[in-house]
Amino acid sequence: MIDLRSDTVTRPTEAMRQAMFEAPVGDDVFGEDPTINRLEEYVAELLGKEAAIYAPSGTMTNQIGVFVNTRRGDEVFVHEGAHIFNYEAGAPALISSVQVRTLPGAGGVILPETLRAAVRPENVHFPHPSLLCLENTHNGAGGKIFPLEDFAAVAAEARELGLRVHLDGARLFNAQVATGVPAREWADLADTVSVCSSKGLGAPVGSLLAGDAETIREARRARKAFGGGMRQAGVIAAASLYAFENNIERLAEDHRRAKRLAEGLTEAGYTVEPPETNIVLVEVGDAEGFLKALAAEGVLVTPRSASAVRFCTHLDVGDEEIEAAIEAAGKISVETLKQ
Ligand code: TLP
Repeated sequence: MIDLRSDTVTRPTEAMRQAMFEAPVGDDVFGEDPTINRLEEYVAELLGKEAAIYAPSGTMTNQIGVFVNTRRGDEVFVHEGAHIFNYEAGAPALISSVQVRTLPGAGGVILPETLRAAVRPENVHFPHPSLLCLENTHNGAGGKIFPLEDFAAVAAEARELGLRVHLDGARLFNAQVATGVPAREWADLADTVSVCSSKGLGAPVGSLLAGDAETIREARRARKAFGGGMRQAGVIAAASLYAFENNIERLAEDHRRAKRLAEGLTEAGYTVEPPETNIVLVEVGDAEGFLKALAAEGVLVTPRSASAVRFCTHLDVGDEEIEAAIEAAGKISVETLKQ
Protein backbone atom coordinates (compact mmCIF):
# COMPACT_ATOMS: atom_id res chain seq x y z
CA MET A 1 0.00 0.00 0.00
CA ILE A 2 1.15 3.55 -0.74
CA ASP A 3 -0.07 5.52 2.24
CA LEU A 4 -0.72 9.19 1.43
CA ARG A 5 -3.39 9.67 4.11
CA SER A 6 -1.22 11.82 6.36
CA ASP A 7 2.35 12.75 7.25
CA THR A 8 1.54 11.22 10.65
CA VAL A 9 1.90 7.68 9.28
CA THR A 10 5.72 7.64 9.09
CA ARG A 11 7.74 5.05 10.99
CA PRO A 12 10.96 5.90 12.82
CA THR A 13 14.12 5.30 10.79
CA GLU A 14 17.04 3.19 12.02
CA ALA A 15 19.01 6.31 12.99
CA MET A 16 16.03 7.68 14.92
CA ARG A 17 15.54 4.35 16.72
CA GLN A 18 19.24 4.34 17.59
CA ALA A 19 18.87 7.80 19.15
CA MET A 20 15.89 6.48 21.14
CA PHE A 21 17.89 3.44 22.25
CA GLU A 22 20.76 5.54 23.50
CA ALA A 23 18.73 8.30 25.19
CA PRO A 24 19.61 9.07 28.81
CA VAL A 25 16.38 9.20 30.84
CA GLY A 26 15.00 10.26 34.22
CA ASP A 27 11.65 11.12 35.80
CA ASP A 28 10.31 14.04 33.80
CA VAL A 29 7.61 14.95 36.33
CA PHE A 30 10.55 15.71 38.64
CA GLY A 31 12.14 17.60 35.72
CA GLU A 32 14.94 15.01 35.67
CA ASP A 33 14.82 13.58 32.17
CA PRO A 34 17.95 14.93 30.45
CA THR A 35 16.68 14.11 26.96
CA ILE A 36 13.38 15.93 27.50
CA ASN A 37 15.18 18.88 29.08
CA ARG A 38 17.46 19.08 26.04
CA LEU A 39 14.51 18.81 23.65
CA GLU A 40 12.56 21.54 25.43
CA GLU A 41 15.57 23.87 25.38
CA TYR A 42 16.28 23.06 21.73
CA VAL A 43 12.73 23.84 20.59
CA ALA A 44 12.42 26.98 22.76
CA GLU A 45 15.62 28.23 21.13
CA LEU A 46 14.43 27.25 17.64
CA LEU A 47 11.24 29.29 18.17
CA GLY A 48 12.92 32.18 20.01
CA LYS A 49 10.86 31.60 23.16
CA GLU A 50 11.94 31.49 26.82
CA ALA A 51 10.68 27.97 27.44
CA ALA A 52 8.91 24.97 25.95
CA ILE A 53 7.12 21.90 27.27
CA TYR A 54 6.99 18.42 25.75
CA ALA A 55 3.65 16.59 25.49
CA PRO A 56 2.37 13.47 23.73
CA SER A 57 0.35 15.12 20.94
CA GLY A 58 -0.40 18.28 19.02
CA THR A 59 -3.94 18.07 20.32
CA MET A 60 -2.61 18.23 23.87
CA THR A 61 -0.24 21.15 23.22
CA ASN A 62 -3.02 23.06 21.43
CA GLN A 63 -5.43 22.41 24.27
CA ILE A 64 -2.89 23.37 26.92
CA GLY A 65 -2.45 26.54 24.85
CA VAL A 66 -6.19 27.23 24.93
CA PHE A 67 -6.32 26.46 28.67
CA VAL A 68 -3.45 28.69 29.80
CA ASN A 69 -4.57 31.63 27.66
CA THR A 70 -8.20 31.71 28.77
CA ARG A 71 -10.59 31.54 31.71
CA ARG A 72 -13.83 29.59 31.88
CA GLY A 73 -16.61 31.23 29.83
CA ASP A 74 -14.24 33.29 27.64
CA GLU A 75 -14.65 33.59 23.88
CA VAL A 76 -11.93 32.14 21.63
CA PHE A 77 -11.64 33.08 17.95
CA VAL A 78 -10.51 30.49 15.40
CA HIS A 79 -10.69 30.06 11.65
CA GLU A 80 -13.71 27.98 10.63
CA GLY A 81 -11.41 25.34 9.13
CA ALA A 82 -9.06 25.19 12.15
CA HIS A 83 -7.85 21.87 13.51
CA ILE A 84 -8.54 23.10 17.05
CA PHE A 85 -12.21 23.54 16.17
CA ASN A 86 -12.78 20.67 13.74
CA TYR A 87 -10.58 17.77 14.79
CA GLU A 88 -9.95 17.95 18.51
CA ALA A 89 -13.13 16.31 19.73
CA GLY A 90 -14.68 19.49 21.15
CA ALA A 91 -11.80 19.89 23.61
CA PRO A 92 -12.00 23.70 24.03
CA ALA A 93 -15.55 23.26 25.40
CA LEU A 94 -14.83 19.98 27.13
CA ILE A 95 -11.60 20.97 28.87
CA SER A 96 -11.40 24.76 29.05
CA SER A 97 -15.14 25.57 29.11
CA VAL A 98 -14.67 28.31 26.53
CA GLN A 99 -16.98 29.41 23.75
CA VAL A 100 -15.42 29.03 20.32
CA ARG A 101 -16.31 31.56 17.66
CA THR A 102 -15.37 30.61 14.10
CA LEU A 103 -14.28 33.19 11.54
CA PRO A 104 -14.07 32.91 7.76
CA GLY A 105 -10.98 33.67 5.66
CA ALA A 106 -9.59 32.51 2.31
CA GLY A 107 -6.76 30.01 2.66
CA GLY A 108 -7.05 29.95 6.46
CA VAL A 109 -6.06 33.62 6.71
CA ILE A 110 -8.18 35.68 9.10
CA LEU A 111 -8.18 39.37 8.15
CA PRO A 112 -7.81 42.04 10.88
CA GLU A 113 -11.17 43.57 9.92
CA THR A 114 -12.90 40.18 10.25
CA LEU A 115 -11.51 39.83 13.75
CA ARG A 116 -12.37 43.39 14.72
CA ALA A 117 -15.97 42.97 13.55
CA ALA A 118 -16.34 39.78 15.61
CA VAL A 119 -14.88 40.98 18.91
CA ARG A 120 -17.61 42.57 21.02
CA PRO A 121 -17.10 45.39 23.51
CA GLU A 122 -17.20 45.07 27.28
CA ASN A 123 -20.82 44.46 28.26
CA VAL A 124 -22.46 42.28 30.88
CA HIS A 125 -24.20 40.27 28.14
CA PHE A 126 -21.03 39.24 26.33
CA PRO A 127 -18.30 36.74 27.15
CA HIS A 128 -14.77 38.05 27.67
CA PRO A 129 -12.94 37.81 24.33
CA SER A 130 -9.53 36.43 25.26
CA LEU A 131 -7.75 34.41 22.59
CA LEU A 132 -7.13 34.22 18.85
CA CYS A 133 -5.87 30.87 17.50
CA LEU A 134 -4.10 30.82 14.15
CA GLU A 135 -2.82 27.84 12.16
CA ASN A 136 0.30 27.70 9.93
CA THR A 137 0.44 25.85 7.66
CA HIS A 138 -3.31 25.51 7.45
CA ASN A 139 -4.31 21.87 7.20
CA GLY A 140 -7.95 22.39 6.18
CA ALA A 141 -6.99 24.87 3.48
CA GLY A 142 -4.58 22.33 1.97
CA GLY A 143 -1.26 23.10 3.65
CA LYS A 144 -1.48 26.81 2.86
CA ILE A 145 1.12 29.14 4.32
CA PHE A 146 -0.11 32.05 6.47
CA PRO A 147 1.97 34.88 4.93
CA LEU A 148 4.04 36.61 7.61
CA GLU A 149 2.66 40.10 6.86
CA ASP A 150 -0.95 38.87 7.10
CA PHE A 151 -0.09 37.03 10.29
CA ALA A 152 1.53 40.15 11.76
CA ALA A 153 -1.47 42.28 10.82
CA VAL A 154 -4.08 40.06 12.48
CA ALA A 155 -1.86 39.40 15.52
CA ALA A 156 -1.43 43.18 15.98
CA GLU A 157 -5.20 43.63 15.72
CA ALA A 158 -5.69 40.88 18.31
CA ARG A 159 -3.34 42.64 20.73
CA GLU A 160 -5.12 45.93 20.24
CA LEU A 161 -8.36 44.17 21.09
CA GLY A 162 -6.78 42.72 24.24
CA LEU A 163 -6.53 39.13 22.99
CA ARG A 164 -3.67 36.71 23.37
CA VAL A 165 -2.52 34.73 20.34
CA HIS A 166 -1.92 30.98 20.07
CA LEU A 167 -0.31 29.47 16.99
CA ASP A 168 -1.08 25.89 15.98
CA GLY A 169 2.21 25.27 14.21
CA ALA A 170 1.82 21.51 13.73
CA ARG A 171 3.42 22.11 10.30
CA LEU A 172 5.14 25.43 11.00
CA PHE A 173 8.47 24.10 9.71
CA ASN A 174 6.83 23.31 6.37
CA ALA A 175 6.07 27.03 6.14
CA GLN A 176 9.68 27.85 7.07
CA VAL A 177 11.15 25.54 4.45
CA ALA A 178 8.71 26.63 1.72
CA THR A 179 9.29 30.37 2.25
CA GLY A 180 12.74 30.70 3.79
CA VAL A 181 11.14 32.72 6.61
CA PRO A 182 12.40 31.30 9.94
CA ALA A 183 9.65 29.71 12.06
CA ARG A 184 10.64 32.01 14.92
CA GLU A 185 9.35 35.04 12.98
CA TRP A 186 5.79 33.70 13.17
CA ALA A 187 6.41 32.47 16.71
CA ASP A 188 7.50 35.96 17.72
CA LEU A 189 3.98 37.23 16.97
CA ALA A 190 2.24 34.64 19.17
CA ASP A 191 2.13 34.12 22.95
CA THR A 192 2.09 30.34 22.69
CA VAL A 193 3.18 28.12 19.81
CA SER A 194 2.49 24.42 19.36
CA VAL A 195 4.83 22.45 17.08
CA CYS A 196 4.74 18.74 16.22
CA SER A 197 7.60 16.32 15.60
CA SER A 198 5.16 13.62 14.53
CA LYS A 199 4.04 15.11 11.19
CA GLY A 200 6.51 15.75 8.36
CA LEU A 201 9.50 15.60 10.71
CA GLY A 202 8.94 11.87 11.07
CA ALA A 203 8.93 11.18 14.82
CA PRO A 204 6.42 8.59 16.07
CA VAL A 205 5.09 10.85 18.83
CA GLY A 206 5.65 14.21 20.49
CA SER A 207 4.72 17.89 20.34
CA LEU A 208 5.89 20.97 22.20
CA LEU A 209 4.29 24.17 23.42
CA ALA A 210 6.60 27.18 23.57
CA GLY A 211 6.06 30.55 25.25
CA ASP A 212 7.35 32.79 28.03
CA ALA A 213 8.64 31.12 31.19
CA GLU A 214 5.61 32.02 33.31
CA THR A 215 3.10 30.68 30.75
CA ILE A 216 5.07 27.46 30.33
CA ARG A 217 5.16 26.99 34.12
CA GLU A 218 1.35 27.12 34.06
CA ALA A 219 1.37 24.81 31.04
CA ARG A 220 3.29 22.27 33.14
CA ARG A 221 0.50 22.27 35.72
CA ALA A 222 -2.12 21.93 32.95
CA ARG A 223 -0.20 19.05 31.34
CA LYS A 224 -0.23 17.25 34.68
CA ALA A 225 -3.98 17.81 35.03
CA PHE A 226 -4.58 16.52 31.48
CA GLY A 227 -2.67 13.32 32.27
CA GLY A 228 0.28 14.24 30.08
CA GLY A 229 2.97 14.22 32.77
CA MET A 230 5.19 11.33 31.68
CA ARG A 231 8.10 9.70 33.48
CA GLN A 232 11.15 8.27 31.65
CA ALA A 233 9.77 9.60 28.38
CA GLY A 234 13.24 10.50 27.13
CA VAL A 235 13.07 7.24 25.14
CA ILE A 236 10.39 8.81 22.94
CA ALA A 237 11.53 12.43 23.25
CA ALA A 238 14.85 11.35 21.69
CA ALA A 239 12.93 10.69 18.47
CA SER A 240 11.55 14.24 18.54
CA LEU A 241 14.98 15.73 19.21
CA TYR A 242 16.39 13.71 16.33
CA ALA A 243 13.53 14.93 14.12
CA PHE A 244 14.07 18.63 14.91
CA GLU A 245 17.84 18.31 14.52
CA ASN A 246 17.84 16.34 11.28
CA ASN A 247 14.58 16.42 9.38
CA ILE A 248 13.56 20.05 8.90
CA GLU A 249 15.38 20.79 5.64
CA ARG A 250 14.20 17.45 4.24
CA LEU A 251 10.62 18.80 4.16
CA ALA A 252 11.56 20.42 0.84
CA GLU A 253 11.49 16.93 -0.70
CA ASP A 254 7.89 16.45 0.46
CA HIS A 255 6.99 19.80 -1.10
CA ARG A 256 8.65 18.88 -4.39
CA ARG A 257 6.78 15.56 -4.44
CA ALA A 258 3.48 17.29 -3.65
CA LYS A 259 4.04 19.55 -6.69
CA ARG A 260 4.78 16.55 -8.90
CA LEU A 261 1.69 14.79 -7.57
CA ALA A 262 -0.47 17.84 -8.33
CA GLU A 263 0.99 18.05 -11.83
CA GLY A 264 0.38 14.34 -12.54
CA LEU A 265 -3.16 14.41 -11.18
CA THR A 266 -3.95 17.52 -13.23
CA GLU A 267 -2.67 15.75 -16.34
CA ALA A 268 -4.90 12.80 -15.43
CA GLY A 269 -7.92 15.14 -15.59
CA TYR A 270 -8.46 16.04 -11.93
CA THR A 271 -9.06 19.53 -10.57
CA VAL A 272 -6.19 20.18 -8.19
CA GLU A 273 -5.38 23.05 -5.79
CA PRO A 274 -1.76 24.00 -6.51
CA PRO A 275 0.07 22.91 -3.34
CA GLU A 276 2.25 25.30 -1.31
CA THR A 277 3.68 22.60 0.96
CA ASN A 278 3.04 18.86 1.42
CA ILE A 279 -0.76 18.67 1.17
CA VAL A 280 -2.63 18.31 -2.12
CA LEU A 281 -6.40 18.83 -2.24
CA VAL A 282 -8.10 17.22 -5.21
CA GLU A 283 -11.65 17.66 -6.43
CA VAL A 284 -12.84 14.20 -7.46
CA GLY A 285 -16.64 14.50 -7.61
CA ASP A 286 -17.47 11.52 -5.43
CA ALA A 287 -14.87 11.34 -2.64
CA GLU A 288 -16.05 8.04 -1.21
CA GLY A 289 -16.14 6.35 -4.61
CA PHE A 290 -12.68 7.69 -5.43
CA LEU A 291 -11.25 6.54 -2.09
CA LYS A 292 -12.51 3.00 -2.63
CA ALA A 293 -11.35 2.83 -6.24
CA LEU A 294 -7.91 4.23 -5.35
CA ALA A 295 -7.52 1.82 -2.42
CA ALA A 296 -8.25 -1.04 -4.81
CA GLU A 297 -5.24 0.25 -6.81
CA GLY A 298 -3.11 0.18 -3.64
CA VAL A 299 -3.14 3.89 -2.71
CA LEU A 300 -4.63 5.40 0.44
CA VAL A 301 -5.76 9.03 0.85
CA THR A 302 -8.28 10.77 3.12
CA PRO A 303 -11.62 12.43 2.35
CA ARG A 304 -11.71 16.23 2.72
CA SER A 305 -15.37 16.80 1.85
CA ALA A 306 -18.09 14.91 -0.03
CA SER A 307 -16.36 15.77 -3.29
CA ALA A 308 -12.67 16.33 -2.43
CA VAL A 309 -9.80 14.25 -1.06
CA ARG A 310 -6.42 15.01 0.54
CA PHE A 311 -3.09 13.55 -0.54
CA CYS A 312 -0.24 14.15 1.90
CA THR A 313 3.44 13.55 1.11
CA HIS A 314 5.94 12.52 3.79
CA LEU A 315 9.20 10.84 4.76
CA ASP A 316 8.02 7.33 3.87
CA VAL A 317 7.03 8.03 0.25
CA GLY A 318 9.62 8.51 -2.47
CA ASP A 319 9.48 9.48 -6.14
CA GLU A 320 8.52 5.97 -7.24
CA GLU A 321 5.51 5.87 -4.95
CA ILE A 322 4.38 9.28 -6.18
CA GLU A 323 4.56 8.12 -9.81
CA ALA A 324 2.66 4.94 -8.87
CA ALA A 325 -0.03 7.01 -7.09
CA ILE A 326 -0.46 9.21 -10.18
CA GLU A 327 -0.76 6.14 -12.37
CA ALA A 328 -3.31 4.57 -10.01
CA ALA A 329 -5.43 7.74 -9.99
CA GLY A 330 -5.17 7.89 -13.78
CA LYS A 331 -6.83 4.47 -14.01
CA ILE A 332 -9.93 5.75 -12.26
CA SER A 333 -12.37 7.39 -14.60
CA VAL A 334 -12.76 11.03 -13.62
CA GLU A 335 -15.90 11.23 -15.74
CA THR A 336 -17.57 8.34 -13.90
CA LEU A 337 -16.79 9.94 -10.55
CA LYS A 338 -18.22 13.31 -11.59
CA GLN A 339 -21.61 11.76 -12.49
N1 TLP B 1 -3.79 16.42 12.02
C1 TLP B 1 -4.09 15.09 11.55
C2 TLP B 1 -5.58 14.77 11.77
O1 TLP B 1 -5.92 15.01 13.10
C3 TLP B 1 -6.51 15.52 10.88
C4 TLP B 1 -3.73 14.99 10.08
O2 TLP B 1 -3.71 13.86 9.58
O3 TLP B 1 -3.45 16.03 9.46
N2 TLP B 1 -2.87 20.71 14.39
C5 TLP B 1 -2.90 20.42 13.08
C6 TLP B 1 -2.86 21.54 12.10
C7 TLP B 1 -2.93 19.08 12.66
O4 TLP B 1 -2.98 18.83 11.36
C8 TLP B 1 -2.94 18.06 13.62
C9 TLP B 1 -3.03 16.60 13.21
C10 TLP B 1 -2.92 18.42 14.97
C11 TLP B 1 -2.88 19.76 15.33
C12 TLP B 1 -3.00 17.38 16.08
O5 TLP B 1 -1.86 16.65 16.23
P1 TLP B 1 -1.91 15.22 16.97
O6 TLP B 1 -2.39 14.25 15.96
O7 TLP B 1 -0.49 15.01 17.39
O8 TLP B 1 -2.82 15.34 18.13
